[in-house]
Amino acid sequence: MAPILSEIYEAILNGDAKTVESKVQIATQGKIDPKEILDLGMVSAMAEIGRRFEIGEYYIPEMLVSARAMQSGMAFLKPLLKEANIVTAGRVAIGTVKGDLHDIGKNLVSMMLEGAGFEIVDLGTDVAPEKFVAVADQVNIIALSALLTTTMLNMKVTIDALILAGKRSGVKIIIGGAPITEAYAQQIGADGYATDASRAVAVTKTLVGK
Ligand code: B1M
Repeated sequence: MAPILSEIYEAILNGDAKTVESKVQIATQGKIDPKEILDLGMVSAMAEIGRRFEIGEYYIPEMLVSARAMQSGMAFLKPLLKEANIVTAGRVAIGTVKGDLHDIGKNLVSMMLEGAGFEIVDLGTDVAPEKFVAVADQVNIIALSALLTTTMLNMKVTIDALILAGKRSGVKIIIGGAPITEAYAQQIGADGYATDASRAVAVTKTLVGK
């Protein structure tokens, strides 16, 4: 692997956004394939962060800082990936469901998914079911987050709206957030459930068959 890619990898693990930004710029100017920068320098670093989180070596703050560092590099890489028509791992529409303003967990899931090579359509917070329905044709996955026991009910409302619009079979649905359980996911007919951002990546990969 080119030394600059190892430097990007290390900088992401250290949450060093400035270094990631400058090294990604240098790597792209050095004519390294953008897909190689993404896969070897960035996605593999995010996978390592997920692993460290799962064994209790990293906590949410470290994961957030690293995810932000990765995103600062992505800003330079994205246009090049688009230009080169690089196929992503899949497109994910993510949002916190209607009535719910909590977005820290949702953003973390979104950043980790982007770090794993997914293209993200972030619909934000307080997202009405019809907004998910409107983008269903453009994505492979719909990812719903909820932090309140009152708003988690809108996950079912969202799934029902997708069914009613005839869009349910075209997408896989993953849900998560503090009050969500596996049993609830099954009860409302979601395809997947994850307790944290790292697991959300693994579940999403399984859902798109990667
Ligand atoms: Co709110 N809040 N809050 N709050 N808030 C909670 C959730 C609460 C548990 C606090 C408490 O009472 N102990 C409680 C909910 C009780 C319940 O419903 N059972 C609560 C309440 C009641 C409220 C208000 C109603 C308070 C009020 O106004 N009376 C109000 C509601 C506003 C609304 O949404 N309509 C409210 C408001 C707010 C703030 C705006 C002040 C702020 C949110 C700021 C923001 O997000 N931009 C806030 C905060 C910060 C919290 C706590 C303290 C922290 C949430 C957080 O960011 N955690 C929270 C208490 C707590 O959780 N300890 C609380 C860190 C984050 C990384 O974790 O979001 O769980 P989390 O995400 C995790 C996993 O859940 C999972 O992965 C993430 C990363 O590992 N995950 C997914 C999340 N989404 C996923 C999606 C997936 C997969 C995994 O797939 C798609």
